[in-house]
Amino acid sequence: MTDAPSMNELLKDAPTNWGKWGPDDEVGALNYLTPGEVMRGIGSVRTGRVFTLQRMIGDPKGDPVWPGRTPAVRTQILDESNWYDGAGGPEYPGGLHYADDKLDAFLQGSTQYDALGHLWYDGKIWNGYDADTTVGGLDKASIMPIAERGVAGRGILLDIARWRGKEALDPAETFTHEDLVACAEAQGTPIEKHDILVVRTNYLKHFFDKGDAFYDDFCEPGLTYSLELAQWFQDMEIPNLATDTIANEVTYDPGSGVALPLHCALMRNLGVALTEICDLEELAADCAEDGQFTFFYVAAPLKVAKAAGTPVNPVVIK
Ligand code: UVW
Repeated sequence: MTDAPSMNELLKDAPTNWGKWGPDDEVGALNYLTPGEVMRGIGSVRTGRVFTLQRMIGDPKGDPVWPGRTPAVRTQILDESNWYDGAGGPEYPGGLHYADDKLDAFLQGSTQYDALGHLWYDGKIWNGYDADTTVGGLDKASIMPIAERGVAGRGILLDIARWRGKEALDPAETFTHEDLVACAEAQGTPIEKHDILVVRTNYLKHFFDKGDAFYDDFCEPGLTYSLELAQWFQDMEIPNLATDTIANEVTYDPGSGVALPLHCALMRNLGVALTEICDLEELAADCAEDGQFTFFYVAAPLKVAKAAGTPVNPVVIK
């Protein structure tokens, strides 16, 4: 252990939205995405061009995952070889053959939504539910309420890498909510209340360049915790933060050394939905070309009972 302060100490004055949507709420800041907000998102569509943000599971170049998780393994169960001479493939009237496969995967081992109950401190998860409700699977604030609700609203790409004039951010490189605001202004479209923030760092380029050495001294770049940042997210009523990094924030808070405090400040305390490991490269190239950084963003994580998060393939329509 380090001599980092406890999460409680670091976040002692941090704002919360607990109770804001009632004692039974399990979707948090996604409540901001009302039908009117969905229409605002649709209103940003200009050409109908569609982009999907999921990274391919089983990429031959590798699947980036949080340390301790392992990439998904897809296994072929049936293919034409099962019907080679004497191979014993199932016989169906009419001679039907088919391919079948299965996936052994960490539910958060690819592009994913975190459930609001995915991370906690001080024995309480989102909305003040007891952390004991996570034992054996999440009884409260699992991914299910988010999966059933779906996510739709106006998204805005904040291309921090491009704004900083870099191909990709460096390990442990930080930025703040003020940088997000400045980046949006430089791109020509300010962040509005209730926008879904889609933040590009292109950091996973280093994973594809370096392979396993990427995990040596692992510290991703990203937003860092400050009271002002948490307050800004609360004031702007941000429903969802999506990034192209594995964990959406600088891994170790540079001031305190605390791991992943923003997961706690934003997700556990404010109910902000987190979407991780997005592939933003095609979208970013298109936005840079046509100068349109806002779009209709739609996503629905997979429905898995009691899960702490599930894979997703978010769709963006410009
Ligand atoms: C952890 O980092 C522990 O989880 P994730 O990045 O999937 O939210």
